[in-house]
Amino acid sequence: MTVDNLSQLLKEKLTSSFGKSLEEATTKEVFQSICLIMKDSIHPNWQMTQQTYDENESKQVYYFSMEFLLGRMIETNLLNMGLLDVYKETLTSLEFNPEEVFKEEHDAGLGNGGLGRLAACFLDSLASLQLPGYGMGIRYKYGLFQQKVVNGYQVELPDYWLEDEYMWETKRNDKAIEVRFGGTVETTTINGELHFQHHDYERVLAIPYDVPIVGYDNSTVNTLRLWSAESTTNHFHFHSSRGHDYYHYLDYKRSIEKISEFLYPDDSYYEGKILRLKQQYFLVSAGLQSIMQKYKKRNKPLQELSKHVVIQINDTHPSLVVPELMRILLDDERLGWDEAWAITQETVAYTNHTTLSEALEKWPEDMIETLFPRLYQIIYEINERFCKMLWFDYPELREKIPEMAILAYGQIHMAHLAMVGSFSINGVAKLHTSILKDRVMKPFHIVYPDRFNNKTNGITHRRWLLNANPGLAHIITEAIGTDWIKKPEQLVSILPYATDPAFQDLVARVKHENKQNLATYIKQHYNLTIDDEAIVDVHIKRLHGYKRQLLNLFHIIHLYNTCLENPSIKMTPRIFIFGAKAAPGYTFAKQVIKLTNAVAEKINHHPTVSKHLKVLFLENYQVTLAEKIIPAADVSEQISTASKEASGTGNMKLMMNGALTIGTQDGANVEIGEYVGNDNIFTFGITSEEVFQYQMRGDYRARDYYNDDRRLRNVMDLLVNQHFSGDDVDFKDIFYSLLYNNDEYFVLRDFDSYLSSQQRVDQCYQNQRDWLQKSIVNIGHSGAFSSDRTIREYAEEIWKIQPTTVPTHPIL
Ligand code: B1N
Repeated sequence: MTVDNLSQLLKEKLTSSFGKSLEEATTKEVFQSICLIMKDSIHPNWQMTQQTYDENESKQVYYFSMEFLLGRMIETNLLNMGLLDVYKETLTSLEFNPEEVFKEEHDAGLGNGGLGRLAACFLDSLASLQLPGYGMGIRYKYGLFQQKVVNGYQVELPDYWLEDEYMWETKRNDKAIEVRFGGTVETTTINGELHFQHHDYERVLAIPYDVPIVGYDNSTVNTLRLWSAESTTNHFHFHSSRGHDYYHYLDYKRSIEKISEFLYPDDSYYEGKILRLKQQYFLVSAGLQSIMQKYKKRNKPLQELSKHVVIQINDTHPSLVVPELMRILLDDERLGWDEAWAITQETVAYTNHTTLSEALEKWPEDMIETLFPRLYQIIYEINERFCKMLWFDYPELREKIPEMAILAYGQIHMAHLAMVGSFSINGVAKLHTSILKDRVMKPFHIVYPDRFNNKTNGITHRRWLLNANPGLAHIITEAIGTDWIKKPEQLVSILPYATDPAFQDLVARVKHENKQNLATYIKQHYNLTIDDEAIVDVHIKRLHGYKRQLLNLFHIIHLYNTCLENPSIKMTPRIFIFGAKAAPGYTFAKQVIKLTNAVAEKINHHPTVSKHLKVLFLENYQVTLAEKIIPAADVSEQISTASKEASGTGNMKLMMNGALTIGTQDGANVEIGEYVGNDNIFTFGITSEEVFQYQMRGDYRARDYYNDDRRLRNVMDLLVNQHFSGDDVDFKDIFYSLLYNNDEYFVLRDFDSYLSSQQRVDQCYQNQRDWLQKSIVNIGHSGAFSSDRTIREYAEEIWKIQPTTVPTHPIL
């Protein structure tokens, strides 16, 4: 493909699709034409990939997830196709700014945070490693809300991402599936066999929209299947004698379409909303039925299902796959219980992403019974058998049966269902997995020791380094060649350059350019000027008590106090950047956003303090914004209360882009520390063991820290004397949560340790050679956190799937 070819193709596409010439075309039409041209070359490979998998009878993994946080696809698709440069050159030669054209693609925000972005990184790695993988998700009409900041407060607006056509999807009407809700189950005996008949249910049509997932430098194009709920007039009984049927029909249609209308904006939190439960079953039932239809075409016995199919469930959100697969095998396929159960257990694998009790799903029994009467019977039976097995085989666990049961005290414990019904249970970082084994899921680990395993998370280095930070990627390649692109673990080859002043200078120059880009964006959007020499300190993730954005703010307020006390102080200037969405109902989190903006307002307008410090809350943090911030970052804030952050993945993205981590011994921070060594990370705070000890003994006294540390008192008192706010607002609730609710997340406990660690950051930054050396060491070890490594581990150790080479399509 040359610039000339592509220019010609683009002109033809503009004419055939829009009846316009280049001169008349809008940026949007250019964007859409480019996508159409890309699809012309993606689609034949897509077809070829699916054909190859069918012909080879390859075993496939189906990744079931309520969230896929894809972001934009145009650049990463072009990158993976090896066409990014020629497309950019062509656009430039035709006097279009490539960046403006790419901006026409709306982020696909079908996820909340880490869990959803992980699913998207996994899809990229699966296709790039030529692994037969499939994503199953929901095509929400509205993705995660758009965040505006008005008067310092978060305001949520709907994210209507489908307003312009979504260029990558293909609707597959011929693959529609019927999903059934509600009704009653009639049990009859025919020839001595039990039959379960489902009556009076509501029918919902599940229509798949397929999105191609393009592999890097290969012919593999996998599928992400997103299900949309639609109604049909076919199933609605119109009566000519009843005048109101039309209105009934419209009500019915609306009630059905609600199922895939919006993504619940909660991260690491569970709320027993009936619509959410419907969404989960909708995904599970449509996905499983479509898998079974495809499997049947292979003409293999059902007993061999797990030789062809493995289903990975992304947290418990799709854990109804266990009873739904049982239902299909028992009722539709007429297998016996033991056989059906063996097949189910061999086919399903479960990933746990959190130990926070407020995030563990427990659905009310009656809700499940009403919505899915047959599944309820099956869950009841699974529970009976499980509890009996415990009673007879594990006498030492008898008294634990009530806490291990799937069904207890009117609730269904989805994690228990997922653990009992699967062959693999994995955590997402070493520490997290050991907390599961030794504490949160301990009795299950006794019963199923071999099911537990760890798969430390990863991120795709293609999006987060090659595409987001081309400058850094370029100097890495100049130094060590291109091997690292396909084998990211080879990034270690840059380690010898860590002490090389010439290479350090190159890294410094790239970082500086990236900072200038970010500064331009900030100037344009916030009219805030940032010092070129300032440390860029970033805290970007969902807003949550345990992630402790508040601890970061306390450090900032402390620096502010220090500057006021000592106006001639010497300090490396720093800009503190926050990006975070709060769940709309999470009052505390929203107050922290308001506080951040109030502190920013005060500091940024202060005549002397603003020379040293700037604070900025960036609106609407999402994948595309992350891609701008991360390459410019110097300091990565990973300061969760130890034991609470299962893994974190932002920590990996920032490290890969040369930021140094200031972090607690939590999640994957621990492993990052093991790789880079203590000298190349700023670790602070109490350990997870200490957190557990405090919780066991119940002897943490937050107030003591307030009383004993003058600096802390000076910070906290500013929250309640209207220093940062007018008379209308204050931050009493935050203050009270710390002193009267005893500081659930140990902010006060870690304050002193955090401040000391931040001082070390400041001192270290003053020695640029030293800093750059550490930065390069971080980049060099980041290959271990590529999702290619993670996916290889899943493929070899859990899924037992093999790479399958897809031949190049003959017409290409
Ligand atoms: O999953 C990420 C981890 O890196 C993070 O540490 C972890 O917090 C995150 C309910 C969740 N855990 N649980 C959720 C999301 C939405 C929801 O409705 C729970 N997200 C995580 C990837 O492993």
